[in-house]
Order: sequence, then C-alpha cells, then structure tokens
Amino acid sequence: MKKVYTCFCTDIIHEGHLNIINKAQKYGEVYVGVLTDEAMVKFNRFPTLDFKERVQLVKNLKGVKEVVIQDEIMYDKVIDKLRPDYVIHGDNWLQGNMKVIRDNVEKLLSAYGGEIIDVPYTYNENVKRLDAQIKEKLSMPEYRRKRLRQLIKLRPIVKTIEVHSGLTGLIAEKTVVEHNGEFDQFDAMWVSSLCDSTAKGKPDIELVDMTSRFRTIDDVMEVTTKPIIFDGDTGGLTEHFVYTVRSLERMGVSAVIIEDKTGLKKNSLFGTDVVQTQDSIEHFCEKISAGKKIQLTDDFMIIARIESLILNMGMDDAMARARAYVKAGADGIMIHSRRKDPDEILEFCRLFRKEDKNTPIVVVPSSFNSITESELAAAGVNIVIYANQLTRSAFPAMEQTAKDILKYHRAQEVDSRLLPIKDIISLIEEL
Ligand code: SPV
Ligand code: MG
Repeated sequence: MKKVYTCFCTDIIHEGHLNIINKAQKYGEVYVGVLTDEAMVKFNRFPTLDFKERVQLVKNLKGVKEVVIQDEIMYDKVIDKLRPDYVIHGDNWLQGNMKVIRDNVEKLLSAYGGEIIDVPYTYNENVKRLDAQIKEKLSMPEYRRKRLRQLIKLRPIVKTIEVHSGLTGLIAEKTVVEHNGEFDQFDAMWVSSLCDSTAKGKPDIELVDMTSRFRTIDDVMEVTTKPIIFDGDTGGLTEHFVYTVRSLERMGVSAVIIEDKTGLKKNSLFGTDVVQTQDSIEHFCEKISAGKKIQLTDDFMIIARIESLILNMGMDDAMARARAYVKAGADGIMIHSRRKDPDEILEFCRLFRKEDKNTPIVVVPSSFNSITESELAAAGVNIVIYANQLTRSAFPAMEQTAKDILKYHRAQEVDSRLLPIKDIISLIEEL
C-alpha cells in the first residue's frame, strides 16, 4: 500500500478536512500529522483543544490509518521517518506565507520520487462560520485571560508588542512572517501607558484615567484574541488598585504590571533627569498583596516592576526588592533599565535565577535594543515587551506625509508610500 501524508493544523474538523481524507484514501493509506501546541502557536492561532484532544479528534476520523506527531511546521522530520509516497494539502499553500512549506515538501519528496497532491481549498460559508466561532471563543475573557500563563510554558520567550487601538491590535493579531524557513508572530499585547497617553496627546503621568485606559483595552479586545498585559503604572492608591485588578480580571486581561514608584509618576526612560520617587518595599508589598487577595481566578497575574536600576539605586536594592515582591505574592518580576547595553539586565537575571528558577522575568528592551530574543531567553527571561515601536514608527511617517502635502500643495508626491486606497477600504473585514 502507498502512504499518503497530510498534516492538520487545526482544532476543528470540518468538511474541508474530510474532503482531504477522502481524496487521500484514493491514493493509499492515510497518515495524518497533528501539530504539537508549541509548533502550532508559532504561526497559527492558539488551539482551543489541547494536543491530546486534537490527537483524539483525528484518531476517531474514518479513513485515518495512523496519527503522526509533527513537532515542527516544516515537514523534514516527518518525511524523513515516514517516507510518504504522497503529501496531500489544500491548495491554499500555493500562495502566501505557506508557500515556503510547500516548496520545502516538494524538495524533500523529489529526493526519492514522492509527489504532492494539491486539492481545492474549502472555504465556504459553513467553514467561515466555524472559523469565526473559534475566534469568538478565543476572545472570551475566560479563555483569553489564562493564555499568558499557557504561553509562558509553551514559548521559549513570549513576544509582546505595544497596542493602543483597534488598528494596532489588528497588527499584533495578524502579522505573521516567514524568514529563513521559520515562522513567527507576536504572542501577546502590551497596553503601554506611554503609547496610550501619547495617542491621546497626553503626557505619561497617570493623567489618562482608568476609564479611558479600559476603553482602549476594549477597543483592542473587540478585534483580537491574543492575551493582554496592561501597564498599570504605579497602580495608584492600594484602595484603588484592588478595583483595577477586579475590572481587568473581569475583562479578560491576563496581567497587570505595576511599578514601585510613588507620587507623580514620570516615564522611566527619563531616569534621574526628572524627580521620581521610589516606593518603600513595605508599602509596595502591601499593594501587591492586596491585589493578589482580591483577584478571583488563578489565571490573572500581578507583575511587580522594579525601578531600582532606572533610579541608580543599585543591584542589591533591585535584588532585595525582587525577593520581597515575590514573597508578597507577585507572579512575575519586570526589571527595567535605560542603559544602552544590556549588562545590568543580564546581571540581574543571573542573580535572580540563581535564587529563583521559576518566577517569570519580564524585560522591555527599548534602550538595550541590541540584545536578541534568544539571548534574553538564555538569560532566563520569559516575556519580552516591544513597548513603543509601533507608535514611534507611525509618528515620523505621518508627520512626513503632513509636511509633504503642505510642501507640494497636493497629495500626489506622497502617494507611492501610502497604503493603496483599495487596500485601506478592504483592510477591515465586515462580518
Ligand atoms: C510604557 O510602555 O509605558 C512603559 C515602558 O511603561 S517604558 O516606557 O520604558 O517605561
Ligand atoms: Mg508605562
């Protein structure tokens, strides 16, 4: 019997998948690959069924000879082991990002005379509706909230990008790249106080009130499914912070990060150029504990942000605070620095990891931007936040366009660098 292989990167079986199995059966015995969670979250949406459930789902399908575990998006290992005579797939992989997968499969099969079978991709009203239902489920608070903890387990490092609107939310949600045969996407979103304030033309001094910050979260949540980390600034008064925790948790936000400053908060990247007061360890611990006591689920995370390095208070102070904050109940530590080189961040990670193997570490490499994600992961960092790059790239582009329209008294000169009109009017899909 010939062997036919197909890989399902899905947590729902619909007529499209059944069609592939039917066609495959005509060529031989059907082996179906199921992608592991780790491989799936790299470029697809988060699975709503876990790996074991997905294996069971496929195992129960009529016509499936065997389920094969595929732990990478690329088929190299599976093809090497199984040596299928055919690989069958929907013809949607003839274009876009997925073409590189098809090209790779073609190369692997041609080494021993195997063949690809492309079948017409099924995307009718029924499949579209099932797809929408899964997205809806993923966006629900009870599913979205716990996803950050799940991703910390699944990803070498959770890549987080700043969002401050529905539009930036869509960029965080949908952008997937293929580079050198590797797929990548952002895992989570950061609702930055700096960028949320900047988008409203306000300074980053806790001036934009919580009602408005929640409105931003809601705009983002309306159009996305990925987990949200909220920049809670100082958390405000402890008596107010507990209400913030309850609201964020109810909305389905996964984590709040609060920084150990008090009084008028200024952005950390000013460092000691402006007056900034660090909170006492005792008082900040009380705030963390109060927040942990009030939350209702085990999913929500309160992450304590240490400003000691920003305020030149030294590594010993940073470490003493890290110890105390974890003891007070913090679910993670964010360590910040505004140095160009990552040395002090790496030193903190080394010292902290010596004492504490598990508490997640979060970093925001805006200044120390030469360090790579894999270097951070190797140092024990769990979450990297690209905290302001979308806003900082949009502003100069918009300003230049405004200047050029003023200069040329028309818009023709700027047109070549704009999103085409046909693309902007269809950028947002209607229901
Ligand atoms: C933010 O994005 O608002 C932050 C990170 O708090 S930083 O601007 O580096 O302080
Ligand atoms: Mg901030």
